[in-house]
Amino acid sequence: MAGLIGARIKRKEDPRLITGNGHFTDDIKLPGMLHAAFLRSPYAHARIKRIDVSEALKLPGVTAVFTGADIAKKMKAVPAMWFVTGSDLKPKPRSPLAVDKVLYAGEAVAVAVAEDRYTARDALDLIVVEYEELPAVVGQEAAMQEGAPLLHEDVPNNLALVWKAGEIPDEVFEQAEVVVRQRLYNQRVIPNPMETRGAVAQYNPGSGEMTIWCTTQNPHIHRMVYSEVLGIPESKLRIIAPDVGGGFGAKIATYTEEAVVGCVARELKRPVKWAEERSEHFKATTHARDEVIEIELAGTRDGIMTALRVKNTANLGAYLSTFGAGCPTIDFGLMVTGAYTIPQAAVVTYGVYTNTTPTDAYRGAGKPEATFQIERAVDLFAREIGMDPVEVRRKNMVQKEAFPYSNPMGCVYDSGDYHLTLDKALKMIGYEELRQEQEELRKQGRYIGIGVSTYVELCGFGPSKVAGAIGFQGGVWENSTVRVHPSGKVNVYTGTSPHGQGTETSFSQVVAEKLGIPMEDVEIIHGDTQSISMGWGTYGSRTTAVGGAAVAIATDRVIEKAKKIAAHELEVAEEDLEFSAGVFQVAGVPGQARTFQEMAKSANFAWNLPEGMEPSLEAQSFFDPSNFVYPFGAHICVVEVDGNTGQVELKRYVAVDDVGRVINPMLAEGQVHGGIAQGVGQALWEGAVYGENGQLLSGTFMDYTMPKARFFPTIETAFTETPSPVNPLGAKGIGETGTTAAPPAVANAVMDALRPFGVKDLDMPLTPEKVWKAMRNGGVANDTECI
Ligand code: MCN
Repeated sequence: MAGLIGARIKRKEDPRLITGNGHFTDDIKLPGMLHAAFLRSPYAHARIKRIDVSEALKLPGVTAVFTGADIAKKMKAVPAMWFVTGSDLKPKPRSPLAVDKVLYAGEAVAVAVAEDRYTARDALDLIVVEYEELPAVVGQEAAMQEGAPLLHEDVPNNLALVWKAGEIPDEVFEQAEVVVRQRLYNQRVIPNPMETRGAVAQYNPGSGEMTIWCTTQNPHIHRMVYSEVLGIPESKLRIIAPDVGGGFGAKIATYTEEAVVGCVARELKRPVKWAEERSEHFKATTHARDEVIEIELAGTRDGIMTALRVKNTANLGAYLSTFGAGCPTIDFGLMVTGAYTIPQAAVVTYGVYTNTTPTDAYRGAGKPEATFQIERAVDLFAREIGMDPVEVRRKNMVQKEAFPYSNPMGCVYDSGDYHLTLDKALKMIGYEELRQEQEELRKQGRYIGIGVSTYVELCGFGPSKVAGAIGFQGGVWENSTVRVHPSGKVNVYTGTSPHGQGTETSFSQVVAEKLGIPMEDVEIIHGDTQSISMGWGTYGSRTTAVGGAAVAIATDRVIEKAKKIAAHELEVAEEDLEFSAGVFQVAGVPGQARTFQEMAKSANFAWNLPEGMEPSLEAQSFFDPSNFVYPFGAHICVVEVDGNTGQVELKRYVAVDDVGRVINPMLAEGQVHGGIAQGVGQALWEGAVYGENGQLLSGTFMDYTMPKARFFPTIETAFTETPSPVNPLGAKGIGETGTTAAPPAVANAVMDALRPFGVKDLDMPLTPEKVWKAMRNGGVANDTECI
């Protein structure tokens, strides 16, 4: 059907989800199913001296209890997947469950299995563990100090990795007209999707086959890793991601619990389910960010930025998680110069082990941190030279004519018109008038702030040879099969694994438009390693740019074959056929035509195919992109800070994003809204807080403030469309734009509002208490030290 790509179409997955017909991991019930619960360490750092499970085993309904030592004999530990090249990474081997030592509060030490969930939970209270508590270290800078408690005895100074890119001699900064230096803290956040994690495993002792249903964003990666860990060949291991209630990156990681559930199901020869509790989720699902970023930005008095040097000290948590090493290094470091033509850049990242929950990707992964530091740096620089921050951006942004543009870290930005998005956003917000209003209101003792963030981010993750070069233990291409049934109805198989994005709708739009059939005739199949041969899942905003491209190419191949059959039946040359709105028409000869559905039947019946052609109408594509895609845009927000309470109110938020060709503006806007809500959440409210002994003090929704709808004005969105040349859809990713652009937009706005108080910088989250203190203390209220 024509006009589907680019149309505002409601999500086809919603009727099922909003009528309670979604099918999530915890909805799975299998005959004879047992339930697992994990005992977790109350200490952040302790030696396990003794575990006694005898009382737990006596509890009626308890089937088994396995300690870390028991499990270690039956499976391997889950490894990380990104061994960043050139970083001297020390990925420490770990046991699936802790055996001798625990390294963070919440680390699992034993698993109880029982006839029902509550008995399994009760059994945990009867397990006796004798711990010897050891001194813990939670901050990454403290962990690097001499004499700090060591997590892994053979990792001196807890230093897991050192990654460097670029070098700038000191003279560049010594001789620069202006140098701005700032220490920024990108605090630790907890992703908190609505559905917590979970897994159900079923083992067939006869065939040796295992199925694991789990809350994953990338079932094929889980299959690859759990196959190795459990010693079950990939050909006998099936991973299914049923409906997944949000992930935001936290469900990329391959976790120990899911694999342990498989291990105990095999051991007990009965299906086993584990459903994570919210309090477990706070402690045991990966956190993100937690990076201390020190910047030095050099430039000229007339507003040209000339060199940027960045040091990132990143908290990796107690162990290296799946993509944990890649986020503060490659994902962060390659994008530090943002949307600007800063000719020289250098980055060094220290990745540090601490007695905290491991950190990993979260909607953005490295790019929000990169954007935060450069966007804050631009504002600090503008303030230093007394220039409007918009003017500094205009002067330094990559010009439209410069694309493809190579940044100093070696990334080639595919396409862009950065000034266009900025101009549009300024117009939408009414920048000039706002500045005047701000002045007026200041005279009345009201503190309005305007914050700008012009971002570019790296998405799509390709080609695979680059993934290899940067130490990623996998590919980043994507797979799609388009299968046409005799009726002309279509199944599309994709290796991406959506978990809230609406991909069933957007991919259906692409296929239906190309084939000229109704969207209802297209079913998108995802999340099952048995029906989809291979794929690399959903993260890094790759679904549309990489997965969607594979879908488009496979669909084109189907059309190509159908055309050959039509030409054969109509006895004309293929070149004489035009394909439009689902009909192969002989050019200029009305009535001489075949419909797509007729060709589906012909291909499948195979009564009269061209010589040598195989039956059926099905095509596959394995698309490995030639480059990443680089969405960009300009976000501007207006805040008002209450001079008496320090409360920050978000008054307006304008987002102009360019993600190349937009497949479905309604879904794209939804992604922008969701991302901005999370980004504003990080700027103003969210933050994981640990006590000195490594206890997570913000371990419930009472202590960890998630963004709420009532805190937001209507978000004003718009798109410009600069197609990407690296995929046939011309599309770039959109899912991470909001979390990338919003934190600096909000922080810049709050600092702008606090200008009369001499406040230059405050750590996120910009809580009323912190802002209030800063207003009274001449700008000092940071708390980076008590991470
Ligand atoms: N889209 C579009 N046109 C484009 C690009 C995208 O219309 N040019 C629309 C499509 O509907 C697509 C959606 O936006 O389904 C997101 O597509 P894309 O940006 O390609 O990103 P991903 O699906 O790879 O997800 C990106 C990002 C990531 S990395 C996570 S994790 C994530 C997310 O965005 N988790 C989410 N969005 C989420 N949204 C929800 N509701 N829940 C999550 O857990």
